[in-house]
Amino acid sequence: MAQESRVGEVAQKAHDESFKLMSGHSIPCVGLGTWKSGSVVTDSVFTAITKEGYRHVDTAAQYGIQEEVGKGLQAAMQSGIERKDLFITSKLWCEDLSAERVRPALQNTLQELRLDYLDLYLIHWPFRLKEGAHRPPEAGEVLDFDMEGVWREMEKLVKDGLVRDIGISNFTIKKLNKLLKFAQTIPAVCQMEMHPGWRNDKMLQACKKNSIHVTAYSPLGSSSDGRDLMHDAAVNKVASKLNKSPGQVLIKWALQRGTSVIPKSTHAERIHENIQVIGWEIPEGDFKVLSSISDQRRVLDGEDLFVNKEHGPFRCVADIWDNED
Ligand code: NDP
Ligand code: 1BO
Ligand code: 1BO
Repeated sequence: MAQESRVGEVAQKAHDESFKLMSGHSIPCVGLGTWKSGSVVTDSVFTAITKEGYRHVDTAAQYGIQEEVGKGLQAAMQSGIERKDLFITSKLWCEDLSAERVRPALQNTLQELRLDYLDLYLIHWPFRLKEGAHRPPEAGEVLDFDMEGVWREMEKLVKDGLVRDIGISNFTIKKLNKLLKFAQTIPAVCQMEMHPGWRNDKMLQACKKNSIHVTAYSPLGSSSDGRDLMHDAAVNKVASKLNKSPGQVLIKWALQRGTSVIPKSTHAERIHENIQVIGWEIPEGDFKVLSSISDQRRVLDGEDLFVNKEHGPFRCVADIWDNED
């Protein structure tokens, strides 16, 4: 009984804490990331929603696990969670980045997730790849991207009620400005890599200026080949001072910057830990220390996905990011 009411309270809190999008919809502040989760994601999604009060799940066609995510969502809804209380994000992969492929790709995603609408559909990366492209891409495998044609189709998905909001991911300020010139529906969300080791302040400011909500991905520094922020001296100092875990401090740092945040875990104890971030604050001085780590580098720089040093069109990482870093 006591356990039940505790779970109820956590769920209530997590559900209440959200950011408002330009559309008027709300995005729950902490979501469950699912990249590299494997087939256990069915259990992670179910546990996160029913036991820990998560209401926001982030996935993508490219992760190859949407059916397993869908099973977890289905089980959670069968246990009494209502679809309207969930916020589900997926993403349009680079091979589907042409106007005629947008709707079929979304329909496939909905079928895999067993849903009849998404809350948020993002352009995963603003680069079009030929079907079956190698990693890194071989000559001719990075194709021209008709941003306007793709965005028009995304806008139609909103009008047709298949998607509640549309957004972007891994954009630069230059690409955002290009999109804003023709967009009839402004992106509601921009999802970007952000953590104290890659603050990405310029893009955050550009989004704020345009009232675009930002979601921080890889908030813990990503997985084993990422940044070891868990052992960073500044993060650990703040964590012990506040009696929180390094993970909780990193997640709270993202929230205090006004971004929603999508930590990934497939471990029940960490899924629990990562959402215990309500009802306390990182004091201003400590927040500033965390925000001044000098070693600023991306984990996901896109090199292995899009760079072909010899043939281009992107010959180095700076090309991917329009030389803005
Ligand atoms: P995260 O920064 O969320 O880190 C995940 C890693 O941290 C995993 O190895 C996980 O291990 C571990 N971890 C989780 N919680 C804790 C904890 N409390 N203590 C210690 N270790 C912990 O990395 P991701 O790159 O996965 O980013 C999060 C999500 O963002 C993705 O899953 C995806 O949904 C989204 N994303 C979007 C991208 C885009 O291009 N739009 C790019 C990258 C990510 P374990 O699972 O074993 O617990
Ligand atoms: C290659 C996909 C990056 C994670 O979203
Ligand atoms: C253990 C998750 C963070 C690694 O950088």
